[in-house]
Amino acid sequence: MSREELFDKLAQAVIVGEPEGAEELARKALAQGLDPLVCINEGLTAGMDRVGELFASGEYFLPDLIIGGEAMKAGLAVLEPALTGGQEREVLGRVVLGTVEGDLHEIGKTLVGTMLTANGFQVTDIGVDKAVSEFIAAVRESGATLVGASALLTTTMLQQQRLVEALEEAGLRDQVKVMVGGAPVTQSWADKIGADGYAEDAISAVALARRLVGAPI
Ligand code: B1M
Repeated sequence: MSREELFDKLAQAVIVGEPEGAEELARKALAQGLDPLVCINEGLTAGMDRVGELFASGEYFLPDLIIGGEAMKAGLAVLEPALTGGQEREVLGRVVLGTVEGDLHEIGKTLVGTMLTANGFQVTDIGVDKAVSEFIAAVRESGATLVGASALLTTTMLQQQRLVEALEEAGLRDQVKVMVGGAPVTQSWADKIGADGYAEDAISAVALARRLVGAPI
């Protein structure tokens, strides 16, 4: 199978919601020596974007989103370990990462965490639907100097603003940089709420995190 066919089949497995198919294709891709990140971006994420379009146009419903998400996660479970590669490296910085309160979208946040880990950051992933108090508790506990908040809904983006405010109120704002991301989030939103940076995807999140901790890009 050519790489284009494989990417297309990976995308289709997500679109029709076939976790076993996504897992098997992901294994095939690795066996063929394909770059796991390209498989994620051009296969799984392309499929997930299509699911989102079909949902927005009313052709797909909530169960289709759920099963599409399950298929994406099954493929990622195979591809993500190949991204990290298990290399020992110096720790560039400690990051607390989570999806904000009221928001259950985990896939993009987890991918950002995987890429940060793969690139030398120590990541405390606190999960989804996390209140600002939980971000703050994790920052205190881990001594993180970077906090990342993911939001996929226009309604939950407001929690990113609340997080910046709460860090200020807790007296932590000077020691912690804040990065934000998620499909509806933009650079201008990040500027408006006083975040230190915005990243569009997991690759740019790594570059941003490096910049924010003062590591060479
Ligand atoms: Co939801 N959903 N969803 N959903 N869902 C969206 C986000 C939506 C755009 C679909 C649509 O209408 N086209 C829409 C939001 C509309 C809006 O507010 N603008 C939507 C909706 C409406 C909803 C519900 C309200 C539906 C309902 O109940 N009626 C509901 C809300 C539940 C809740 O959170 N309270 C809901 C539920 C769900 C599921 C739980 C079923 C499921 C998630 C499953 C899971 O995560 N385990 C789901 C899914 C799968 C989606 C879509 C289809 C795909 C999201 C995804 O995983 N993408 C999504 C449509 C879309 O985005 N295309 C949609 C793949 C992932 C790799 O990309 O998450 O964007 P993404 O992450 C990227 C970047 O954004 C960035 O890097 C990542 C990797 O490249 N990034 C960061 C993300 N976080 C970052 C943080 C950073 C930096 C970069 O720094 C900290």
